[in-house]
Amino acid sequence: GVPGAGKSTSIDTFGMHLVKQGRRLAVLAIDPSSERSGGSILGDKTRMEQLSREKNAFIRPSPSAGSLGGVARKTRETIVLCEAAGFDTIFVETVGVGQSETAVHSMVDFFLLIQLAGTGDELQGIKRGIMEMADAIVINKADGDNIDKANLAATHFRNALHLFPPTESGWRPKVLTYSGFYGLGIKEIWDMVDEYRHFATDSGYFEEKRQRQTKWWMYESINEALKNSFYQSEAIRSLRPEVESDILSDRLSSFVGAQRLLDAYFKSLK
Ligand SMILES: Nc1nc2c(ncn2[C@@H]2O[C@H](COP(=O)(O)OP(=O)(O)OP(=O)(O)O)[C@@H](O)[C@H]2O)c(=O)[nH]1
Ligand SMILES: [Mg+2]
Repeated sequence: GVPGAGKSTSIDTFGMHLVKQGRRLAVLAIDPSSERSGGSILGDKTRMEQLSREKNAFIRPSPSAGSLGGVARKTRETIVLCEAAGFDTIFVETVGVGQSETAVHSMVDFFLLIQLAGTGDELQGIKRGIMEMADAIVINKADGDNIDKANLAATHFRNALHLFPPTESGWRPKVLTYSGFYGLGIKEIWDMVDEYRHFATDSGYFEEKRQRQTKWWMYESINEALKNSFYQSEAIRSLRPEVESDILSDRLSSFVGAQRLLDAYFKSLK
């Protein structure tokens, strides 16, 4: 969800719902705080006021710095660690802007998009790609004067989703309204997540997706390490400015330039 959509408030409410059922919950955030609007540790903990007092809930402070890729990898590692430590439910929070959703999508079982009812043109502000990743869209702040608007927004989203191609899992993404602040519609959302879990487990998709993610992270780590090794090597550092200026002045094509650098790199390894 975008800043202000009510992620922290919702995690607090959803989290309490689960903790009361005897679950152990870990909450991780993926956005480096430079991107966040005041997403400091204290800020998040005061927004998750109830949850932060629960001994069966662990809230990891938001990373304070680092590249998105680095933060994403650490979050993935933390998920594995939390599972090993006995947390049976893990929330990964991300701000609905930028590239972080793709990284999140590659580490979660279920992707929930939090939206707000707007002026009727809410669909325009959302990247199609993000909507395509969502297993459900939930419209927050369906309380007080806002209930009708939220229901209308839900209808818009349902109609929009109908135009999308079927999802890989065969699951039809659901649209629900709720109020994180007043705790309305929370049970319905969790029942729906549960329904998905049964659906995907029965079809085998759940396990298949996890295995694909496991593989993806291995190759992602390899790619990252290779890239670093390349760009940090002495051979590349000294040759790069020259090749770059050659391609900029059309003395070399981009492809020949790339080959020249790669050759120099591989030679330096021998
Ligand atoms: N009326 C109403 N207000 C809400 C609800 N949920 C959150 N809010 C309010 O919306 C504001 C933003 O809520 P947050 O939970 O901090 O939103 P967030 O998505 O975590 O925001 P960032 O951390 O800035 O990305 C706060 O003032 C909340 O009190 C709700 O269900 N109904
Ligand atoms: Mg927040």
